[in-house]
Amino acid sequence: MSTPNTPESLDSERERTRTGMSKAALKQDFLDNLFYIQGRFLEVATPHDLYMAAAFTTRDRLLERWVKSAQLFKSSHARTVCYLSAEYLLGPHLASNLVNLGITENAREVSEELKLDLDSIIEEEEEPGLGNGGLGRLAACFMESLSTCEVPAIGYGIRYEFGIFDQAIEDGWQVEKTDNWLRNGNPWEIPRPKICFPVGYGGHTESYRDERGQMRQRWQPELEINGVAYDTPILGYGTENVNLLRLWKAEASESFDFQAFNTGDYYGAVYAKIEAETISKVLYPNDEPEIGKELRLKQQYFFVSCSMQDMIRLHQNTVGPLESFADKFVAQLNDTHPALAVVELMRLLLDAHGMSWDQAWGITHRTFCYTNHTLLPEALETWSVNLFERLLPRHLEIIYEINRRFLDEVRVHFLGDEARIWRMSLIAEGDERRVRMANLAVVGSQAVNGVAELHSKLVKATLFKDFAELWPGRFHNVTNGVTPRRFMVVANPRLAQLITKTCGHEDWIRDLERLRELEAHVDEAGLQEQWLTVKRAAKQDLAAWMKQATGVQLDPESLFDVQAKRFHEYKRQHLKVLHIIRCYQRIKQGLSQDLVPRAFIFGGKAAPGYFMAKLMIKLINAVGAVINNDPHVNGWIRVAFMPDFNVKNGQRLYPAADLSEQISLAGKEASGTGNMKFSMNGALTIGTLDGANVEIREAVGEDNFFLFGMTAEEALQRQMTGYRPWEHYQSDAKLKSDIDLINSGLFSHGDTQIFRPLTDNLVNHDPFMVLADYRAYLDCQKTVSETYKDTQRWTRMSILNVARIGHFSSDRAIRDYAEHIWKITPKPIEPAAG
Ligand code: B1H
Repeated sequence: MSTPNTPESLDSERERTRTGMSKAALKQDFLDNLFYIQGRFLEVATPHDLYMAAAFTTRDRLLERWVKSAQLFKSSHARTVCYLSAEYLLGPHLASNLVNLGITENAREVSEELKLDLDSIIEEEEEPGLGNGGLGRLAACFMESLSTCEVPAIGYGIRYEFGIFDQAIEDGWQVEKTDNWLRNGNPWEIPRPKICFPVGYGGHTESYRDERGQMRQRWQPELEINGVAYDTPILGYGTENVNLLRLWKAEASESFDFQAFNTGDYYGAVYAKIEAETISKVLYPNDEPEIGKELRLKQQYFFVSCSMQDMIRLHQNTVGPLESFADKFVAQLNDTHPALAVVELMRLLLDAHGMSWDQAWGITHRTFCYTNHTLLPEALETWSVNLFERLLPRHLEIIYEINRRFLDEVRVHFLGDEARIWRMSLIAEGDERRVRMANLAVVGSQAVNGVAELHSKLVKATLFKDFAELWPGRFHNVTNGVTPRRFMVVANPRLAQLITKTCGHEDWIRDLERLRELEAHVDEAGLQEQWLTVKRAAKQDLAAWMKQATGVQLDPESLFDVQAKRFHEYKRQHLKVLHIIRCYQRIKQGLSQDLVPRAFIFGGKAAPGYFMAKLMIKLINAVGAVINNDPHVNGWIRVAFMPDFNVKNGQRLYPAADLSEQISLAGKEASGTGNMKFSMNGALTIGTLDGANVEIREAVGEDNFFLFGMTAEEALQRQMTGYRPWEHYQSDAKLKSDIDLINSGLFSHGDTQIFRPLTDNLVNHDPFMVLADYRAYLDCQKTVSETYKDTQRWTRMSILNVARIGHFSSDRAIRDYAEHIWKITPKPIEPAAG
């Protein structure tokens, strides 16, 4: 039957092809996008053209939901979470959006009909690496779970032109390459040139009398730039709700350009443009702050100023009077990087909206919540008062006033306790006075949380002890989580299918606790066999990728022992290296009988300026080069370094791991989230009682977790009573011979000095107590090997790990935040009728 050719019927037909989920609609829209956006047809399309067409086809299907979400949130004045984060480590969008729309299968079939391969189209996407590691990835998981849990939310951040560097390995060393992720365009973002705010820097403040005769302060900045919004829709799984990720790009403001231009200073005008654009140019590639970097402070102020102005605009456009601002919005500070938002909101309410201090503080203080992600002293941000005064003079005045009022409260509460006032002040006194951003974040927030139970306990007992005594009700714990859509369904489709088949439903994807239904089947030989098959297939995939990327051949029958995370001494990658060297020595001594064949796999980037971390990478590659080429080893052990560990490569790693290394010194890793991703994919953990390992172990059962090492308390105790690493070196012959082998030049073409900084540091200082935990680690690895030999037992443990990991879904974390921190209820969007 043919459809009548009226304009109406054509319109509705068009509508369906543009947004329909059927194969026919997907195919037509894909071909249209290829032709009308890329100007190509199938016969001549490059892989990138195909990816872009697939991305636009997917994006078209998000937009309708997105607009409906925005309309509902606006008309109903929905309470909204604003997540403020300097980092979003998003990972590739395409595969995840297909899963969340529920059209992966249709897309695959359409691809096949067109003689295309969906997986290679997905592979084409270059990921937005707008973050360093766990903190940035957490923000990305939270955005996805906020949508899935139907909580209205806006993520605010920076649209870095260059994200985290790409890592190459040359001669065993890390080499950094710029990440030009926008080079080929970004189909997922929508520029909003009209959503644009001025941001000032420098200049001075002045007093004046307002129309009511009141003395007020105002800021006359020396420089003004603009922040322009770029929006990315963030889809949830199995819901119509779509939230917004709004990233700010810095541009020169026109007025500034014109000024220079009018005076004939063409060069000056162009220079100003370049200077302005520098602000959002590049992500700082450190997982702890670089002291005193002015540009970093400019970045932080840039994005929080735009975000606060945007929130005020949204509020005035919908609800109206600013008095109810904190009812409409709750703003979550992802670490202290956006803590200036507290001061910026105060400034806007006081200076631009004429509020009194008490009124402004009442609103500001009710708006913010703060998440702490680290106890490491070197990672706690402070900014020199001098720099502040030069860059943000009005903000410094406001900080002083917040501090003055706050310290008065402290004085009254703790009569005569001067030492406490010094510790709690927002300003650290000393040779150079500095603003303590963590103290500012605590004082400016109504709730403060750590990211795992142990960490939250330590936050209260150590870092913020004084504050917890003053405001005990302010401190909470919300244990981190990760999204099972990306880290199970997208990364490990074979496992996802097996789980769905075994449980008889797909509901576990949105309700991860339902993985527990697997437990009933744990002893079924059929399941165990399929479980093994799935794991082996993932190991084969990884082995093929590794071979092609690095030339190292891994044996999929061997135990895949993986440590993938940023390189840092506290994470103790060198502890794993010592184990590798021990295994190597045993093989050389003909004592390999108690070993199992193992592939030791590493992945991770080091901060470009962190010498010791880079030396660890070199050591791993040097040890690998010798072991992998020693015929004597005969395949017993292999060492592989995955270059450029990012979200995309992580998705290759998690499904293939048998053993997950979570071996930080207890008390140092706030939570960890890789630990959850591995465990969700059936890897067993060897780990210390650190961060979320503690809770993972409780959840999966202590029999299904390889525990070793000192507790946080024991470590602290040993540090206090005088830790002498050289005693371990001298008294443990095996440890000594492992360290000596590094210094023998065996791994460095006879160079006996190259690894000295590392080994000397271990023997003489060992700040993260590698040597103290060495014995326990080796003993525990022996148990790992013995267990692995019993395939059935191992498989059973692996199934139980997955069955009991439901708690570590980021959906659970978001529900915790919603209930205990944000006091917000979900706002579901009704599906379209028909
Ligand atoms: C974490 C950071 C971090 N904690 C400073 N702190 C940065 C600090 O660029 N900087 O200045 C960047 C990152 N990142 C991590 O957060 C913790 O180490 C992990 O244990 C935790 O799982 C993760 C998410 O909470």
